[in-house]
Amino acid sequence: DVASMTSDAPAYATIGPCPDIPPKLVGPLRVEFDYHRSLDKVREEVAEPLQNGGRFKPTECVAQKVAVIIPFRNRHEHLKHWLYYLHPILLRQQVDYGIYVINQFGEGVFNRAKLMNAGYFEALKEYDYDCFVFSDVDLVPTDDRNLYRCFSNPRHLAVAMDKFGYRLPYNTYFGGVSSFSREQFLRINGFPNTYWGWGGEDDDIYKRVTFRGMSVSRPDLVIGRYKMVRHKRDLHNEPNPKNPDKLHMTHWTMDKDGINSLKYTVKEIVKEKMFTFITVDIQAPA
Ligand code: UDH
Ligand code: NGS
Repeated sequence: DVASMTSDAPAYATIGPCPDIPPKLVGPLRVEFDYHRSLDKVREEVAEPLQNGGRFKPTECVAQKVAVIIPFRNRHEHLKHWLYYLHPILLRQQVDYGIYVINQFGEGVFNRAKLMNAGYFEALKEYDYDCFVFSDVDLVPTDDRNLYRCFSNPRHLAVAMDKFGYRLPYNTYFGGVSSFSREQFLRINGFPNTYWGWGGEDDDIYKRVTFRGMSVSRPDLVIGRYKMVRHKRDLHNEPNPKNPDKLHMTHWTMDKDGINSLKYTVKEIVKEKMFTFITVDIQAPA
């Protein structure tokens, strides 16, 4: 009868949430970038469990749905390192994830924060993500206990980078890698679209978080270690002297400059096995 069917283990048994601490983590990792990796080789080594577009979903438990957004242009060497190290880590971390590489179209001035806004939007068109991890393409965590998921406050993950001597360069530093739930992201109206060129957009995001009464969550300096792929300054991403001044205005500008004012067009979407590559025209000045 119906009553005994519901009290016994039913044939359509549901699975429970994934544990807070994923059971397969190993801790500190060896990470090196001196080796040249071909995309084919990386795919052979890490892509087997993935769905096309760099998607994975654990079958043993219900996980957070996490979109990883990477602002990008002309950094294919870095992307190979990133994919080689991050896919195995994300698999062990038991997340229901997808990798979105947001490629800025054209040769205009780069805009990291606007690309990340576009990534948020594009990822949501594809799946009902509840968490967004924003990561530079050249940053690889060296401890898999640094969880790529969302917490009760926006999280700064890249707290101990090798280039800063494995500590924060300053207390309010928010660069490199961060995570926001959908709700947290909307609460700050997303990221600013108006920081063209290098510098300041991460400080603006930090201010948005505190102005909306949230605090920043962080891993400790042991778990939060990162290695950065060394590189020269890119073309068309010079430090913009206007950016530092804009930070005085964040309080007044954040409600009109963000996800609610975002304008861009999609030029192309390519599904690779290990990532989804989305080229966007963000109307960059020459
Ligand atoms: N990015 C690109 N392409 C570009 C510029 C930036 O993909 O042309 C992305 C990429 O994800 C990168 C992120 O934006 O990791 C941040 O940009 P960045 O690497 O320029 O910033 P960072 O502070 O370096 O790491 C600034 C120049 C450092 C020169 C140091 C010389 N020793
Ligand atoms: C600050 C920048 C941040 C940047 C940080 C670290 O001065 O965007 O340096 O830079 N803020 C402004 O320019 C207002 S780094 O040492 O990585 O080159 O993230």
